[in-house]
Amino acid sequence: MELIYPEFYDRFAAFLRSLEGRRVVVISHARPDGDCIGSQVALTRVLRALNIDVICANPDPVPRRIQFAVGDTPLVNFDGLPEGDLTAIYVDCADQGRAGEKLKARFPAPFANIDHHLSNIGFAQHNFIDVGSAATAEILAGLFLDHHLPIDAQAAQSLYAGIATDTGQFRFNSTSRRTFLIVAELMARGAQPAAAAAELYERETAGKLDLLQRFLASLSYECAGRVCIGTLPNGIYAATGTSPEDVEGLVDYARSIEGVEIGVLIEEQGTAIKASLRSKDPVYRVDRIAAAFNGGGHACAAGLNLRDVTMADFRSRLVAAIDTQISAVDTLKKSTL
Ligand SMILES: [Mn+2]
Repeated sequence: MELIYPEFYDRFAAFLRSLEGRRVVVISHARPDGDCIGSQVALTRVLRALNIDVICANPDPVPRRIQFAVGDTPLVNFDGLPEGDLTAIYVDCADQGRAGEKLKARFPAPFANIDHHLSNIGFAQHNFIDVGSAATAEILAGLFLDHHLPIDAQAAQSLYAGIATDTGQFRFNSTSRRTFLIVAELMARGAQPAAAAAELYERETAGKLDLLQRFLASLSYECAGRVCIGTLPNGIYAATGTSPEDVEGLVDYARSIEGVEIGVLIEEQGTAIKASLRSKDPVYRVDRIAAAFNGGGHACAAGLNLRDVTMADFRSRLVAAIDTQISAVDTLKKSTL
């Protein structure tokens, strides 16, 4: 088989050699998702098989639905880190801050950085960044396959989980022929898509469905039906027996409606506001809308946090900002016709 990442081949071989004799910690971002945990777990297992002393560390607990991707892999939080000199490898982190201030302070000079985010500036000594890859797990799987490294069944399933979640179950633009070639190789090594899907998508709690029901009931339309906004008021987690990890995916319902271009979720957090914006078309640049409120993200997915603002006040300011952006896009489209 031809190389999947020929541009990384020699550098990755040198990187692997340089790990010999080191104690390694594989770090990833707070509020972990499938790609984050899948990447951490798979890299840890593969390096262990090469007799390298390695654990993984995440600042936050692993969400229930992603726990299957961990298996018996040693995963600790900050307080569980061993003393002494550790070599830090960051995965799926656009910058060091994504892993939280404690980990950043303990590992100010990362040894390696493996990622697929556009904004990653290459903050480590060894950087393997490919923004054309659908997931960090896709990059890792490709590197492991290129170097004929031992991928056990748990690592294969973890990598699969990372790729399946970051591609929105193989629906997003980032899904490529390479994605499917890699997944086929992972299946040959024990990845099980149906079992992963059952863990990821068939174990919702009644509380989560209650939360979804309340979110759907809150949906309202702006900008002539091209914007759909749903809200989560203070106290809704207690009322439904849920937690912030259950919010994942809710905003997609607001975007999924025919005719809606931008879906929005606004969450009240005491006297603060957290908002997520999702657009169907990158032309709407929701990252720029979020940036107007000190937020950021990608062209189709962005978020922001604001302190000391009421839901009603923020909502009207946000609608005005979105309306301006939509008008600008409409004008641009007309002028290029
Ligand atoms: Mn990712």
